[in-house]
Amino acid sequence: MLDHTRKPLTVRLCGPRGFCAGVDRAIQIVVLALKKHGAPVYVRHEIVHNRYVVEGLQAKGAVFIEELGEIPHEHRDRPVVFSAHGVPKSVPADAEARNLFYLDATCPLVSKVHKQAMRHHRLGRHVLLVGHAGHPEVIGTMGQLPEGAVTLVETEEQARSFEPTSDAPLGFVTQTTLSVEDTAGILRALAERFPGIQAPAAESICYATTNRQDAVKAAAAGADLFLVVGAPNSSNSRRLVEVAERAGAKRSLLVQRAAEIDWDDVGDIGVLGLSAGASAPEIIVDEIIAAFGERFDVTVELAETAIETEDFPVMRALRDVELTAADMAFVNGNA
Ligand code: 2E4
Ligand code: SF4
Repeated sequence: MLDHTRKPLTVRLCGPRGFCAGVDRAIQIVVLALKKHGAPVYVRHEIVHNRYVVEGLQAKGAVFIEELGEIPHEHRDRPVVFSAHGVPKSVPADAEARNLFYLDATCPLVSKVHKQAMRHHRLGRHVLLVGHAGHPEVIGTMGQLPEGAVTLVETEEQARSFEPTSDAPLGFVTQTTLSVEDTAGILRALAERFPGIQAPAAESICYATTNRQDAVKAAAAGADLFLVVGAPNSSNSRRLVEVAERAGAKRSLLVQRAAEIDWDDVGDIGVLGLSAGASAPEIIVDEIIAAFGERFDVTVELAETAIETEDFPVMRALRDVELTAADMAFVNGNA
Protein backbone atom coordinates (compact mmCIF):
# COMPACT_ATOMS: atom_id res chain seq x y z
CA MET A 1 0.00 0.00 0.00
CA LEU A 2 1.23 3.47 -0.84
CA ASP A 3 1.81 5.69 2.13
CA HIS A 4 -0.10 8.84 1.15
CA THR A 5 1.42 10.85 3.98
CA ARG A 6 4.70 10.88 2.11
CA LYS A 7 5.34 13.57 -0.45
CA PRO A 8 5.83 12.40 -4.05
CA LEU A 9 9.42 12.60 -5.31
CA THR A 10 10.60 12.05 -8.86
CA VAL A 11 14.14 10.70 -8.94
CA ARG A 12 15.78 11.38 -12.30
CA LEU A 13 18.41 8.68 -12.45
CA CYS A 14 21.17 9.32 -14.96
CA GLY A 15 22.44 6.67 -17.34
CA PRO A 16 25.29 6.08 -17.88
CA ARG A 17 26.44 6.51 -14.28
CA GLY A 18 28.91 4.78 -11.98
CA PHE A 19 31.62 2.29 -12.89
CA CYS A 20 33.31 2.68 -16.28
CA ALA A 21 35.32 0.01 -18.08
CA GLY A 22 38.64 1.28 -16.67
CA VAL A 23 37.41 1.13 -13.07
CA ASP A 24 35.89 -2.29 -13.54
CA ARG A 25 39.18 -3.57 -14.96
CA ALA A 26 41.29 -2.02 -12.17
CA ILE A 27 39.15 -3.52 -9.39
CA GLN A 28 39.16 -6.87 -11.20
CA ILE A 29 42.97 -6.82 -11.34
CA VAL A 30 43.21 -6.48 -7.54
CA VAL A 31 40.59 -9.19 -6.90
CA LEU A 32 42.21 -11.56 -9.43
CA ALA A 33 45.69 -10.91 -8.01
CA LEU A 34 44.40 -11.78 -4.52
CA LYS A 35 42.85 -15.00 -5.88
CA LYS A 36 45.97 -15.99 -7.75
CA HIS A 37 48.68 -14.93 -5.30
CA GLY A 38 46.88 -14.82 -1.94
CA ALA A 39 47.06 -11.94 0.57
CA PRO A 40 48.54 -9.48 0.98
CA VAL A 41 48.51 -7.75 -2.40
CA TYR A 42 49.86 -4.21 -2.20
CA VAL A 43 48.10 -1.43 -4.09
CA ARG A 44 49.89 1.84 -4.77
CA HIS A 45 47.34 4.63 -4.18
CA GLU A 46 43.57 4.04 -3.90
CA ILE A 47 42.87 1.70 -6.84
CA VAL A 48 40.01 4.11 -7.64
CA HIS A 49 38.91 7.07 -5.54
CA ASN A 50 36.21 5.37 -3.51
CA ARG A 51 36.32 4.42 0.15
CA TYR A 52 33.73 1.63 -0.14
CA VAL A 53 35.81 -0.06 -2.85
CA VAL A 54 39.06 0.43 -0.94
CA GLU A 55 37.59 -0.96 2.29
CA GLY A 56 36.05 -3.91 0.42
CA LEU A 57 39.44 -4.77 -1.06
CA GLN A 58 41.17 -4.32 2.30
CA ALA A 59 38.75 -6.89 3.73
CA LYS A 60 39.89 -9.30 0.99
CA GLY A 61 43.57 -8.74 1.86
CA ALA A 62 44.69 -5.71 -0.18
CA VAL A 63 47.07 -3.29 1.53
CA PHE A 64 47.04 0.30 0.27
CA ILE A 65 50.25 2.33 0.21
CA GLU A 66 51.26 5.64 -1.37
CA GLU A 67 54.88 4.78 -2.19
CA LEU A 68 56.70 1.52 -2.95
CA GLY A 69 59.11 2.13 -0.06
CA GLU A 70 56.23 1.36 2.35
CA ILE A 71 56.29 -2.34 1.39
CA PRO A 72 58.02 -4.11 4.30
CA HIS A 73 61.21 -5.96 3.47
CA GLU A 74 59.70 -9.37 4.25
CA HIS A 75 56.90 -8.69 1.73
CA ARG A 76 59.13 -7.89 -1.24
CA ASP A 77 57.92 -11.02 -2.98
CA ARG A 78 54.26 -9.83 -2.85
CA PRO A 79 52.59 -8.34 -5.93
CA VAL A 80 51.98 -4.59 -6.09
CA VAL A 81 49.24 -3.08 -8.26
CA PHE A 82 49.44 0.47 -9.67
CA SER A 83 46.14 2.37 -9.50
CA ALA A 84 43.83 3.16 -12.46
CA HIS A 85 45.06 6.78 -12.52
CA GLY A 86 48.48 5.86 -13.91
CA VAL A 87 52.00 6.40 -12.60
CA PRO A 88 55.08 8.40 -13.63
CA LYS A 89 57.73 6.35 -15.47
CA SER A 90 59.87 6.49 -12.33
CA VAL A 91 57.44 4.15 -10.50
CA PRO A 92 57.82 0.98 -12.63
CA ALA A 93 61.54 1.80 -12.83
CA ASP A 94 61.69 1.94 -9.03
CA ALA A 95 59.70 -1.33 -8.80
CA GLU A 96 62.20 -3.02 -11.10
CA ALA A 97 65.13 -1.65 -9.11
CA ARG A 98 63.56 -3.14 -5.98
CA ASN A 99 62.88 -6.42 -7.76
CA LEU A 100 59.13 -6.15 -7.14
CA PHE A 101 56.46 -7.97 -9.14
CA TYR A 102 54.01 -5.31 -10.32
CA LEU A 103 50.67 -5.31 -12.11
CA ASP A 104 49.75 -2.07 -13.82
CA ALA A 105 46.01 -1.27 -13.51
CA THR A 106 46.33 2.09 -15.30
CA CYS A 107 43.20 2.58 -17.42
CA PRO A 108 44.04 1.94 -21.09
CA LEU A 109 42.59 5.38 -21.90
CA VAL A 110 45.04 7.02 -19.47
CA SER A 111 47.88 4.99 -21.05
CA LYS A 112 46.73 6.32 -24.42
CA VAL A 113 47.17 9.90 -23.17
CA HIS A 114 50.67 8.95 -21.95
CA LYS A 115 51.47 7.75 -25.47
CA GLN A 116 50.05 10.92 -27.03
CA ALA A 117 52.25 13.05 -24.74
CA MET A 118 55.30 10.93 -25.62
CA ARG A 119 54.51 11.28 -29.34
CA HIS A 120 54.36 15.10 -29.10
CA HIS A 121 57.73 15.02 -27.32
CA ARG A 122 59.26 12.67 -29.88
CA LEU A 123 58.19 15.07 -32.63
CA GLY A 124 60.01 17.91 -30.87
CA ARG A 125 56.90 19.59 -29.42
CA HIS A 126 56.62 21.19 -26.01
CA VAL A 127 53.61 19.56 -24.31
CA LEU A 128 50.79 21.47 -22.65
CA LEU A 129 48.79 19.26 -20.29
CA VAL A 130 45.33 20.58 -19.43
CA GLY A 131 44.47 19.24 -15.98
CA HIS A 132 44.39 19.77 -12.22
CA ALA A 133 47.64 20.19 -10.27
CA GLY A 134 48.42 17.47 -7.76
CA HIS A 135 45.96 14.92 -9.15
CA PRO A 136 47.61 11.47 -9.49
CA GLU A 137 46.69 11.22 -13.19
CA VAL A 138 48.40 14.57 -13.85
CA ILE A 139 51.47 13.48 -11.87
CA GLY A 140 51.52 10.26 -13.91
CA THR A 141 51.16 11.97 -17.29
CA MET A 142 53.77 14.64 -16.50
CA GLY A 143 56.06 11.87 -15.31
CA GLN A 144 56.11 10.22 -18.76
CA LEU A 145 58.47 12.94 -19.97
CA PRO A 146 61.62 14.58 -18.66
CA GLU A 147 61.39 17.52 -16.28
CA GLY A 148 60.50 20.73 -18.13
CA ALA A 149 59.00 18.96 -21.18
CA VAL A 150 55.40 19.48 -19.98
CA THR A 151 53.61 22.63 -18.79
CA LEU A 152 50.40 22.20 -16.82
CA VAL A 153 47.51 24.50 -17.78
CA GLU A 154 44.66 24.53 -15.27
CA THR A 155 42.52 27.48 -16.32
CA GLU A 156 41.62 29.71 -19.24
CA GLU A 157 43.61 32.53 -17.57
CA GLN A 158 46.69 30.30 -17.51
CA ALA A 159 46.10 29.47 -21.19
CA ARG A 160 46.10 33.22 -21.90
CA SER A 161 49.21 33.96 -19.86
CA PHE A 162 51.39 30.95 -20.82
CA GLU A 163 54.67 32.07 -22.38
CA PRO A 164 56.69 29.43 -24.24
CA THR A 165 60.35 29.45 -23.23
CA SER A 166 61.58 28.20 -26.62
CA ASP A 167 60.34 28.24 -30.23
CA ALA A 168 59.55 24.52 -30.17
CA PRO A 169 56.13 23.79 -31.66
CA LEU A 170 53.36 23.05 -29.14
CA GLY A 171 51.14 20.00 -28.61
CA PHE A 172 48.48 19.42 -25.98
CA VAL A 173 46.88 16.53 -24.13
CA THR A 174 44.31 16.61 -21.32
CA GLN A 175 43.44 14.75 -18.15
CA THR A 176 40.71 12.18 -18.95
CA THR A 177 38.14 13.40 -16.40
CA LEU A 178 37.83 17.14 -17.09
CA SER A 179 34.72 19.22 -17.67
CA VAL A 180 34.05 19.03 -21.41
CA GLU A 181 32.86 22.65 -21.43
CA ASP A 182 35.73 24.17 -19.39
CA THR A 183 38.28 22.27 -21.43
CA ALA A 184 36.79 23.53 -24.70
CA GLY A 185 37.25 27.09 -23.35
CA ILE A 186 40.89 26.45 -22.41
CA LEU A 187 41.64 24.83 -25.78
CA ARG A 188 39.95 27.72 -27.64
CA ALA A 189 42.12 30.19 -25.74
CA LEU A 190 45.27 28.19 -26.61
CA ALA A 191 44.30 27.85 -30.28
CA GLU A 192 43.67 31.61 -30.57
CA ARG A 193 47.15 32.39 -29.29
CA PHE A 194 48.96 29.46 -30.88
CA PRO A 195 47.14 28.55 -34.11
CA GLY A 196 49.71 25.85 -34.92
CA ILE A 197 49.18 23.92 -31.64
CA GLN A 198 48.88 20.18 -32.33
CA ALA A 199 45.95 18.25 -30.92
CA PRO A 200 46.25 14.59 -29.91
CA ALA A 201 45.11 12.15 -32.61
CA ALA A 202 41.96 11.48 -30.58
CA GLU A 203 40.11 13.34 -27.82
CA SER A 204 41.74 12.78 -24.43
CA ILE A 205 38.67 13.39 -22.24
CA CYS A 206 37.39 9.82 -22.13
CA TYR A 207 34.08 8.38 -23.29
CA ALA A 208 32.91 7.68 -19.71
CA THR A 209 33.53 11.26 -18.56
CA THR A 210 31.73 12.67 -21.61
CA ASN A 211 28.76 10.30 -21.31
CA ARG A 212 28.26 10.90 -17.57
CA GLN A 213 28.36 14.68 -18.09
CA ASP A 214 25.87 14.43 -20.98
CA ALA A 215 23.41 12.44 -18.87
CA VAL A 216 23.71 14.92 -15.97
CA LYS A 217 23.02 17.78 -18.39
CA ALA A 218 19.87 16.01 -19.59
CA ALA A 219 18.59 15.41 -16.05
CA ALA A 220 19.58 18.58 -14.19
CA ALA A 221 17.20 21.28 -15.45
CA GLY A 222 14.51 21.93 -12.85
CA ALA A 223 15.91 19.48 -10.27
CA ASP A 224 15.46 20.84 -6.72
CA LEU A 225 18.53 18.92 -5.67
CA PHE A 226 21.13 16.94 -7.60
CA LEU A 227 23.21 14.30 -5.83
CA VAL A 228 26.35 12.78 -7.28
CA VAL A 229 27.61 9.65 -5.57
CA GLY A 230 31.36 10.03 -5.33
CA ALA A 231 34.35 10.98 -3.21
CA PRO A 232 35.82 14.45 -2.68
CA ASN A 233 39.12 13.32 -4.27
CA SER A 234 37.34 11.96 -7.36
CA SER A 235 37.92 14.42 -10.20
CA ASN A 236 35.25 13.01 -12.53
CA SER A 237 32.63 13.00 -9.74
CA ARG A 238 33.34 16.61 -8.79
CA ARG A 239 32.97 17.64 -12.42
CA LEU A 240 29.47 16.08 -12.44
CA VAL A 241 28.47 18.27 -9.47
CA GLU A 242 29.60 21.38 -11.39
CA VAL A 243 27.85 20.26 -14.58
CA ALA A 244 24.57 19.67 -12.69
CA GLU A 245 24.58 23.19 -11.28
CA ARG A 246 25.43 24.78 -14.62
CA ALA A 247 22.74 22.76 -16.36
CA GLY A 248 20.04 24.12 -14.09
CA ALA A 249 19.84 22.08 -10.88
CA LYS A 250 18.93 24.40 -7.97
CA ARG A 251 21.83 22.90 -6.06
CA SER A 252 24.13 19.96 -6.34
CA LEU A 253 26.14 17.96 -3.83
CA LEU A 254 28.62 15.12 -3.67
CA VAL A 255 27.61 12.27 -1.38
CA GLN A 256 29.60 9.19 -0.37
CA ARG A 257 26.97 7.19 1.56
CA ALA A 258 23.27 7.52 2.41
CA ALA A 259 24.13 7.93 6.09
CA GLU A 260 25.81 11.25 5.25
CA ILE A 261 22.64 12.87 3.92
CA ASP A 262 21.41 15.75 6.06
CA TRP A 263 17.64 15.33 5.74
CA ASP A 264 16.78 18.71 7.25
CA ASP A 265 18.98 20.27 4.59
CA VAL A 266 17.33 18.21 1.82
CA GLY A 267 13.97 19.65 2.90
CA ASP A 268 10.84 19.57 0.84
CA ILE A 269 11.87 18.61 -2.70
CA GLY A 270 9.85 17.35 -5.66
CA VAL A 271 12.57 16.43 -8.17
CA LEU A 272 15.92 14.84 -7.32
CA GLY A 273 18.64 14.37 -9.94
CA LEU A 274 20.93 11.42 -9.20
CA SER A 275 24.15 10.22 -10.79
CA ALA A 276 27.36 8.49 -9.72
CA GLY A 277 31.00 9.11 -10.63
CA ALA A 278 33.00 6.49 -12.53
CA SER A 279 34.48 5.15 -9.28
CA ALA A 280 31.17 4.89 -7.33
CA PRO A 281 29.56 1.44 -6.97
CA GLU A 282 25.91 0.96 -7.92
CA ILE A 283 25.15 -0.53 -4.49
CA ILE A 284 25.52 2.99 -3.02
CA VAL A 285 23.12 4.42 -5.64
CA ASP A 286 20.62 1.72 -4.54
CA GLU A 287 21.23 2.61 -0.89
CA ILE A 288 20.51 6.29 -1.58
CA ILE A 289 17.32 5.59 -3.53
CA ALA A 290 16.17 3.35 -0.65
CA ALA A 291 16.91 6.11 1.88
CA PHE A 292 14.77 8.57 -0.13
CA GLY A 293 12.12 5.84 -0.41
CA GLU A 294 11.81 5.79 3.39
CA ARG A 295 10.96 9.49 3.43
CA PHE A 296 9.23 10.15 0.08
CA ASP A 297 6.86 8.40 -2.27
CA VAL A 298 9.54 7.82 -4.92
CA THR A 299 9.11 7.36 -8.66
CA VAL A 300 12.34 6.66 -10.53
CA GLU A 301 12.66 8.01 -14.09
CA LEU A 302 15.69 7.01 -16.12
CA ALA A 303 17.52 9.88 -17.90
CA GLU A 304 19.50 7.77 -20.33
CA THR A 305 21.59 9.51 -22.99
CA ALA A 306 23.90 6.66 -24.08
CA ILE A 307 24.46 2.94 -23.72
CA GLU A 308 28.01 1.88 -22.98
CA THR A 309 29.45 -1.38 -24.22
CA GLU A 310 33.15 -0.74 -23.55
CA ASP A 311 34.95 -3.57 -21.80
CA PHE A 312 38.69 -3.53 -21.10
CA PRO A 313 40.20 -6.98 -20.59
CA VAL A 314 42.70 -7.60 -17.79
CA MET A 315 46.30 -8.58 -18.58
CA ARG A 316 46.85 -12.10 -19.91
CA ALA A 317 48.59 -13.28 -16.71
CA LEU A 318 45.30 -12.97 -14.79
CA ARG A 319 42.86 -14.21 -17.43
CA ASP A 320 42.95 -17.83 -16.27
CA VAL A 321 41.82 -16.96 -12.72
CA GLU A 322 38.16 -17.75 -11.96
CA LEU A 323 35.94 -15.39 -9.99
CA THR A 324 32.96 -16.50 -7.92
CA ALA A 325 29.54 -14.89 -8.37
CA ALA A 326 30.17 -12.94 -5.13
CA ASP A 327 33.52 -11.64 -6.48
CA MET A 328 31.84 -10.63 -9.74
CA ALA A 329 29.12 -8.75 -7.86
CA PHE A 330 31.80 -6.80 -5.95
CA VAL A 331 33.79 -6.09 -9.13
CA ASN A 332 30.63 -4.77 -10.81
CA GLY A 333 29.72 -2.56 -7.86
CA ASN A 334 26.67 -4.56 -6.88
CA ALA A 335 27.95 -5.92 -3.55
C1 2E4 B 1 41.44 6.75 -13.58
C2 2E4 B 1 41.20 7.71 -14.52
O1 2E4 B 1 40.55 10.68 -11.93
P1 2E4 B 1 39.45 10.61 -10.91
O2 2E4 B 1 39.83 11.38 -9.66
O3 2E4 B 1 38.14 10.97 -11.45
O4 2E4 B 1 39.44 9.06 -10.51
P2 2E4 B 1 38.35 8.12 -9.84
O5 2E4 B 1 39.11 7.04 -9.17
O6 2E4 B 1 37.34 8.85 -9.08
O7 2E4 B 1 37.61 7.53 -11.11
C3 2E4 B 1 38.16 6.51 -11.86
C4 2E4 B 1 39.25 6.95 -12.77
C5 2E4 B 1 40.48 6.38 -12.70
C6 2E4 B 1 39.04 7.92 -13.69
N1 2E4 B 1 39.98 8.24 -14.58
FE1 SF4 C 1 39.39 5.14 -17.90
FE2 SF4 C 1 37.69 7.13 -18.40
FE3 SF4 C 1 37.12 5.34 -16.56
FE4 SF4 C 1 39.06 7.08 -16.17
S1 SF4 C 1 36.89 7.55 -16.33
S2 SF4 C 1 39.13 4.91 -15.68
S3 SF4 C 1 39.92 7.26 -18.22
S4 SF4 C 1 37.34 4.93 -18.76
